[in-house]
Amino acid sequence: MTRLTVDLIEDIGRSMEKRDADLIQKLGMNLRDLALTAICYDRGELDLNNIRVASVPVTSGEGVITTFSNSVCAVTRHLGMDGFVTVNSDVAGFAEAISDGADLVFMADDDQFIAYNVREGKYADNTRSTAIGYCAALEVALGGVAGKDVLVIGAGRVGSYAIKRLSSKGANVSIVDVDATAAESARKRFGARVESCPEDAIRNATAILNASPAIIPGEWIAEGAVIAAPGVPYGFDEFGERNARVIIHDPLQIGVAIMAVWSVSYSSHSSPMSELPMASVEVLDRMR
Ligand code: 2YJ
Repeated sequence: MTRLTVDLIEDIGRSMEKRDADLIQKLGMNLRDLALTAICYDRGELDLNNIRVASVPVTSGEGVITTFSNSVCAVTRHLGMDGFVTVNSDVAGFAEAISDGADLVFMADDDQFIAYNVREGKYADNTRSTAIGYCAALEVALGGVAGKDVLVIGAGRVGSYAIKRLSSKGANVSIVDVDATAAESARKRFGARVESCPEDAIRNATAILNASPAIIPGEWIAEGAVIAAPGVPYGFDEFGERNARVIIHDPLQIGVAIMAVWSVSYSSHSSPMSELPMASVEVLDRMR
């Protein structure tokens, strides 16, 4: 899994209005409405305003990424939540979050990133939330995916869940992955078609979900293609941007917004996604 870097996220706190403007221009809705749409709420239906949200810095593995917790906090505050970053890190930070009345606790190490719903004892994970958010963005941009061809680039954790979700919504999903084993595993699990030539597959694609870190040559992008791109780093050049009708990408904001709304939804009696079990570590392990 790609580890985020400071340069990718350091501006998030200062650029939430810009993030909204970009989404409104591309999808006709802001980040909050995209998250609510993805989690199946009507836009005014879920009240985020009184939700207290802690972001806890975690030092394990490669350590704290400067600005990571602040960026997560900035996204939750932008959604209207009462976000704060704990002074302490790790277990002391978690204890502080609970003592300070947090309803949700965000925390990430190098492998897992979760939004824990304290009241419900359940969490939303970043992998599935990112897939859900970008699948929703693709659906909004395409006016639905049922019966449409969608190419998923990368059958890793986010890509696999996106394949599953797009297939369940009636899309005709095909896959490219440099790792033939990952592509084959996705084919077996979800019945998606594996494309043997990435260049041909991308050149012929009108709808793409790029969940890989690959840099895609701009001339491969078909004119008018609609692209949802959770993959980090961003894989498109100016030529690709000119050819595509729309490319939706950010390093963190969409995933965090979905985590927040999804995790909150577990406290709502009318949770539209309550039929979905929360991810467990076992589930995530199988998705690798
Ligand atoms: O608390 C901190 O500052 C660090 N422990 C954050 C670590 C962030 N984790 C990652 O970058 C992982 N690769 C997961 C990120 C998922 C983003 N889609």
